[in-house]
Amino acid sequence: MDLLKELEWRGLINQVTDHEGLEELLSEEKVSLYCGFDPTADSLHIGSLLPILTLRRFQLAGHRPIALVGGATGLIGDPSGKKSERSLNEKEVVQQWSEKIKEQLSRFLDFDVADNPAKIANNYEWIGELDVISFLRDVGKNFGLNYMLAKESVQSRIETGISFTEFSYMILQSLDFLKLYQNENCKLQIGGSDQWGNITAGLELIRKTEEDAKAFGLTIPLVTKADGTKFGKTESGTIWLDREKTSPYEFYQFWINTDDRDVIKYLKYFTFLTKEEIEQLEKEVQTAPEKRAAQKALAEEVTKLVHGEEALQQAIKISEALFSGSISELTADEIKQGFKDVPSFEYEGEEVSLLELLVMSGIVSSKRQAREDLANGAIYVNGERVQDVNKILTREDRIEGQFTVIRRGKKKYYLIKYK
Ligand code: 485
Repeated sequence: MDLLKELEWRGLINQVTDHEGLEELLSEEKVSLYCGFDPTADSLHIGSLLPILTLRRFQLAGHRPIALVGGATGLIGDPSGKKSERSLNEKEVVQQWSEKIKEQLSRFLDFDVADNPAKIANNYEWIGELDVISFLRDVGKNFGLNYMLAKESVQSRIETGISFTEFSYMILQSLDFLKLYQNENCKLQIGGSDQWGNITAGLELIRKTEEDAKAFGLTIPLVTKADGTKFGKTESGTIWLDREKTSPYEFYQFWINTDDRDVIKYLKYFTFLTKEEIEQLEKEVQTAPEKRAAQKALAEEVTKLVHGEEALQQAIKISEALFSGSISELTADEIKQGFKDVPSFEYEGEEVSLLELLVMSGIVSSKRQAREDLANGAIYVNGERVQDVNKILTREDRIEGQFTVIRRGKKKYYLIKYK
């Protein structure tokens, strides 16, 4: 399958400026293409994963991907898809975030292949030194006010308001495309569907500036969920690519919990499994949905891609231990990942009676309740049932001196942390 056909099969194409023209170009030459990422946080989240992996698909097909960090545009704020004006972040902060995002992007691309090594660019390099007179004379002259006003990103904000700052954003992104076209022979910009307006504005600028310009834009669809809720969020918040913000275990769990109605679509989007492998999994969703083979494959592939094999194995180990209740096999680090969202209680001191700790930590409402639960066999310490009402918790019951995991009933977990 050629690349565009494959992207189509995977459902990765939302709009293309000139489908036939792009198909021809890609079959004739190895193309440089880019996608931009603004540093609006200290990490990328899974919303950016689809464009990143699409860059990678282009690279695997022999083309040259450029990941652009918006060191300058991140200081301005893209109004596309945003209902209200953004608040500005400090320059030093955006600078720090740019570094982190650059590092994250680098993990997904290959910089060492001889023919088509990836490149990281930062638009602060050319926008940072642009003076206001050059900006208005050389760049601004190419943008008619009516053209700019007609853009969806502006139209949708006419009522609620948009500053000149955000209004001008499309000019900066257009200038990036022009610079990369001129300096890197970059002929294609990709992005999410909200980027269509900015990408086509860039093509306009290239067309007006360069003779016989040949450049293209391609957008990727917004990831949707069958239940109508927003993709990439859980009750505990955004799913980040940074393991300090979303642990590999949480990341793995996010994918494992994919709805049957979405899982095949996500396998096509987010994994490099082949058409045959995905079609096989599709059959399994139909014939044996309870085995969740497709969800397991999805979670394994994406966790491995983002966090590596070792973190994946750890995520699987934690998931299995939580499922079977065999907590004692886990290390303190694994406990930390697996029990991030369970209620916890900090205890300072040496030995303590389990009964008292149960009450003190709020796991049970009274000593009477604690006795009853213990007698009924409803209390587990680090995975082992404890029925002795006189049980004293000692250092022996602390995992690496840091935690004791208490379970009440079938699956209510609590974490005791020691100061
Ligand atoms: O030359 C460019 C400079 C900046 C950008 C693109 C080209 C960033 C772009 N304006 C933007 O805001 N992108 C979003 C971001 O950075 O968070 C998201 C898009 C999403 C997808 C993703 O970036 O909302 O659709 O393109 C990569």
